[in-house]
Amino acid sequence: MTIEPTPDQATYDLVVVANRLPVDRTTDAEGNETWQQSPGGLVTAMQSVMTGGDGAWVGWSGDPGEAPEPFDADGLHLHAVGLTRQEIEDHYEGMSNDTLWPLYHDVIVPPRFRRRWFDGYRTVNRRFAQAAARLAAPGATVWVHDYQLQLVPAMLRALRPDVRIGWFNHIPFPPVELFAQLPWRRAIIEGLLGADLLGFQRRADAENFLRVCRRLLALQTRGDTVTVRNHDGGERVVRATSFPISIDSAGLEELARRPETLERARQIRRDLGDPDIVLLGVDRLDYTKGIRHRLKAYEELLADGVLAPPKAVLVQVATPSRERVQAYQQLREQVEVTVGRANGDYGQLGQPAIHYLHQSFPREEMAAMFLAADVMLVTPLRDGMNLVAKEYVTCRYDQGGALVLSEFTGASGELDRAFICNPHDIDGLKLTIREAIDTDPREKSRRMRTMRRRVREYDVQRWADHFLQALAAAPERP
Ligand code: ADQ
Repeated sequence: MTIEPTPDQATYDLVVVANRLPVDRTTDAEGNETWQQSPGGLVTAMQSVMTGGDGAWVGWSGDPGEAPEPFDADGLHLHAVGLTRQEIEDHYEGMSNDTLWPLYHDVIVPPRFRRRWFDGYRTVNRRFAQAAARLAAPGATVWVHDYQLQLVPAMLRALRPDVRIGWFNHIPFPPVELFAQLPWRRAIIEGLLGADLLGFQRRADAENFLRVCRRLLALQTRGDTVTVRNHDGGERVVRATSFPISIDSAGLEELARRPETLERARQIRRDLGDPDIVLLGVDRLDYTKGIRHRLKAYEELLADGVLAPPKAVLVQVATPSRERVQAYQQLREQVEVTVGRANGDYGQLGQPAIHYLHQSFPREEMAAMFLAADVMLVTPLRDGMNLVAKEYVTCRYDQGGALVLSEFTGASGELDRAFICNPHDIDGLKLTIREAIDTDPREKSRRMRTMRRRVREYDVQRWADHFLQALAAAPERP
């Protein structure tokens, strides 16, 4: 990746503002620092809408301390925001991951409310808004991402009333009955209402937001818009609607179709002992993903004698995540105790019941695992979208495999030909897993074909284009 220093005074027609930069800092054996593009669909989608050199990205580098100097990489201007250790604790680990994340995911674990965390959240949001305000050209479009930056739209509007502001929420937006718990609920709603367009994963999330505006701020809504009164007495209309995110399906399918990926998938099955049935789970190690419920159902299927190694194996990939937050440390312990118990009770020498990998993998390896899996288990208790489900069907160009998908994911709205489950209902989940294994292969192919078509037609490029078109058409200020 090429990096050139750029003059600080340059401005851009499109500015993306996200918690993290789309690159990670790596240090080689000689101590030289370089930046590597982070994996992920958002980066891919943004790269294609920001080509032409007039796009900038504001985000945190991922390390504490002073921000590195702005630099250009692959046609993108990258502007890092520096965060101190204390700000990371308050804004990111505290308010974002220990207050908002659980609150917005159905309070699966209790959210913790700390006034100091909110102060840090506000300080950091202001820093992001100021950086965006400096980088935006006159009349520019600024696209803010996610729950870590909900105050940015109003802060930015105050600094730069000329720019068009969109915000997209990657996670669910909770019902008013839960959102109302938030001590800073008014500040958050007012922060968001600084935008022209608010994007959500599902229609239900947008509806939850509109209801929150009506019930908690007594604002008027009409269809998918809410009317906001400005300080000067004028009115502004903000639109809140859904844009389900997707993946770079052409890029991923090309990778899956490479002969070396297929060979690697065969090798994975051989390494697993050539079982009849490979079940797979791939998630960040997060309590929203329903990993414990999935393991419980699988352990019971082993206990019932329905499944048994070496004929059936489960591979659970759990990416390390938020390891400094207590709820995540507890989850890791619970998962690892369950895996250990299942292997102790049902495994044999060289033939564990569950292969557990607490690691990250390159995209090539993920694609090979998807190709190797007969049944993909995606069982979140709540998930904004869930890209793993879309990645799995995209890799199955052979129309093979079966997807077990929780009804509490955004993805289930589009992938309704999956084997849909309620992960809270362990008996029901066991039955759905059995159904996914036993259904006639021709029926499974039909289901897979329909789901693949949906992901191919509505990929991440379409998602980004739709959002930006809607933002360009967002109601003009009166
Ligand atoms: P996440 O909660 O991170 O995203 P998800 O949508 O499943 O969840 O995306 C995870 C990504 O990480 C996938 O691309 C997956 O392939 C990858 N990944 C997982 N484990 C990996 C591993 N061990 N090695 C390498 N890659 C791995 C949030 C919301 C989601 C929403 C997305 C996008 O919580 O609901 O779908 O943003 O908006």
